Amino acid sequence: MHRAARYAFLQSTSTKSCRFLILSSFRQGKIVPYKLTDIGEGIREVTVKEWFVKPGDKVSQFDNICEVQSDKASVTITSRYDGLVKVLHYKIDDVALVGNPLVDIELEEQLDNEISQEENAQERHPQEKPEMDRASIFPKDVVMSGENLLGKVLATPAVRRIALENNINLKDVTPTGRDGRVLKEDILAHLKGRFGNAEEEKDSGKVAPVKEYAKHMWKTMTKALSIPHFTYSDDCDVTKLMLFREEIKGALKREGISLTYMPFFVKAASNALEKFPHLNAWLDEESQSVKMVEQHNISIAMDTPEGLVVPNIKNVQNLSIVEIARELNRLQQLGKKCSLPLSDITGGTFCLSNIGTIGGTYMKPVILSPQVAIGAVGKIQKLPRFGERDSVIAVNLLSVSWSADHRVVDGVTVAKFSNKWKHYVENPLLLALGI
Ligand code: CAO
Repeated sequence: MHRAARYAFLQSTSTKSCRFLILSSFRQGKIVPYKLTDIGEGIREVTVKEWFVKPGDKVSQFDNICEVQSDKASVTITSRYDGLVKVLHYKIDDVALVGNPLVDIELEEQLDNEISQEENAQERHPQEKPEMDRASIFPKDVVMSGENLLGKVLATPAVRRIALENNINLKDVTPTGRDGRVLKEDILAHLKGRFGNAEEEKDSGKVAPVKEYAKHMWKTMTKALSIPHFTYSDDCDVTKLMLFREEIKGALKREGISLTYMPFFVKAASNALEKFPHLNAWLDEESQSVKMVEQHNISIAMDTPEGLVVPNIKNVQNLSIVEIARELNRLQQLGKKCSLPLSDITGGTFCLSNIGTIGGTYMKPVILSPQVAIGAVGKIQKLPRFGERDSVIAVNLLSVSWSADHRVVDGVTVAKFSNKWKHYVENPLLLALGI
């Protein structure tokens, strides 16, 4: 029986008690290697970040098996079978290859026969990819967390193991996960706080392999070396923008939305792109053509605990500044947990980077191929400038730097686009009205 059909069959014909009966009558069956299926986006390998099961654990379909991290996103792998976990093929931080077994699962006998039939069918029709293959992989954010029964602290077995090995009471760890779940990063932060500098000294000579997000950065930045960058910078007076934001950010805070400058910069980019669609585009080197994209999917360079990652806010042309803020907040929350799913990372059409949260003025931003342009802003600084009749006045200046692919974009286009962006950033009311 087709796996999806079998699952539907189990759902529709088995009442909960029947399902329980099936599990309770578990008998030894065939051991199947559960392979890492194709995650898409050309991902060939992933790093195993966390196991949610251990040998001897009973699993049901859709139970979490492990969390893996590709160079683009974090993915939770779930079980496709009911059965007993026999072997884990990787240790934490090992690199797993697509197509190779992740775990061996001893099947429940009833399903054993069906799996054999499916495998036979698959061999006969290898091009037919069962829907359950795709259903077994969920972006981390759509996987349900466990239940907090009897006031127990929520944590995965991996986190519990770290707590046990380091003699930590999980109740002492500040949780940041959903429903108060203690995440791995929480316990690591707790440990770091406990051992502080000693741990850093111990690590000072450590060799760190380039993995995950950094691996993606390696690829994209190496690719960017072949792009002739045209870079252009300017200063913007953001005094009015600062007053405008000050007026509304309190009210939004009460609604749980953090309004920084970024949503204004993103909206200004989208408004300016309406006039310069050549900059919201993908370059196809092979066919030497540029595709202007209708959607403004603005990529945001984001600093996360695992390094640089660049998710994008989709269809900014249809979003208000507040909606952009809400979406940015969501991406930042996921970024903090290194849990950004592929859907948030792929499809960007134009990029903005705000290194001004750390400092700096002018940059030479690096283009994120196949995009053709990127902007980077520095830190807002209060500086003296000449006003009317040569009086010296204090202004709040933001420096912005743009890079464009000079094979397909000329300097004048970049300068005109920058002027348009500056017009919106300097006049937030006109930005909000789109004038
Ligand atoms: N100048 C002055 N203050 C700034 C600022 C700037 N350019 N940018 C942000 N701030 C302020 C914000 O307004 C916020 O203050 P409030 O609490 O008063 O609102 C504070 O700094 C922190 O902002 P934030 O970082 O939480 O949020 P953001 O929307 O401004 O930026 C993001 C989001 C994702 C761009 C940022 O968090 C980040 O990761 N920056 C690093 C990007 C990066 O790595 N660039 C390099 C790419 S190449 O390696």
